[in-house]
Amino acid sequence: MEVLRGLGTQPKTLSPKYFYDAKGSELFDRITQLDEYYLTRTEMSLFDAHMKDIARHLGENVCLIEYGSGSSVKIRKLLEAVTPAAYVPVDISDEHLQENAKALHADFPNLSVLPVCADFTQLFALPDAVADMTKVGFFPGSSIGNFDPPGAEQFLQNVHATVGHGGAMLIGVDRKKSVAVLEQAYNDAQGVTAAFNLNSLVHINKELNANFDVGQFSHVARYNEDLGCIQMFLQSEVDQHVEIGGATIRFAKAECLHTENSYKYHPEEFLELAAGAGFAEVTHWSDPQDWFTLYLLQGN
Ligand code: AVJ
Repeated sequence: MEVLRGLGTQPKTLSPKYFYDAKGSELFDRITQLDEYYLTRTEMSLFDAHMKDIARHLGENVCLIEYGSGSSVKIRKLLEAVTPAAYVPVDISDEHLQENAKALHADFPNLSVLPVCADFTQLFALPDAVADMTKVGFFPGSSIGNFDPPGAEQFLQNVHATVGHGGAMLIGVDRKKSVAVLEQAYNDAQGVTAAFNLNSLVHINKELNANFDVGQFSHVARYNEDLGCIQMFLQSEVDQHVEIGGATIRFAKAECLHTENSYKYHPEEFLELAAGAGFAEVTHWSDPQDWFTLYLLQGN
């Protein structure tokens, strides 16, 4: 089992996908509204300030492909301005896809929504109906930050294979900045991020019949200067044992279970990565503080 494999490595690791059960998705929504978590608000301000320009660059008759269909507010702004010929949300959860498609249909009755249920980190096939349209990938929220740089490049290569030559990618990327600002964004005063991080243990307890004592772990988030990413951990408060799937896992006191990386990129770093995947910059939009950038890339 994947979870056991991660708990068997040194340091122990858990995939960030375990954050997102129903409770975790609700906590993430709350994170996006926190004062400290500038990412969502800043990206939204870029959409609000530049939507006309974005729409003009994307042009008409495009097929918008959204990687992960969780960002309903952002996609709505884009759909209003761009009026694409088709919208293809790609998500691993069929339930999410169906719910979103239904809600969108109510508000955009003329929009052709063609959901694809797939793991977007792997290659997937597009519906035949979009074969002749110009394809534009959409990946907001700095979700790219969850991949390490080689993983991010591989992902962008897959996007390139999907949108092809003449296709495009609209992607939101968080930037390197003062460590204090970065660390605050992942250590909010209300403890919402801590609850989000700890919820992965609650999720695993339920889903895999484990017995993590959530009260005996604490949230840690710090910026790793060498790697250029925020790293989140769950630190064991005591020496303890956890049962999971018939196995017993020992945690030493102060041992850290690694739960997430969130990479931050200078524009030159990100564009070099994109170039490695066959994408060139068309243009970008940034906030006045240069905290977050929305890139429009074009497939070579
Ligand atoms: C959804 C991966 C972009 O890395 O900022 C927020 C997830 N983790 N607070 C991020 C997250 C802790 C978020 N991404």
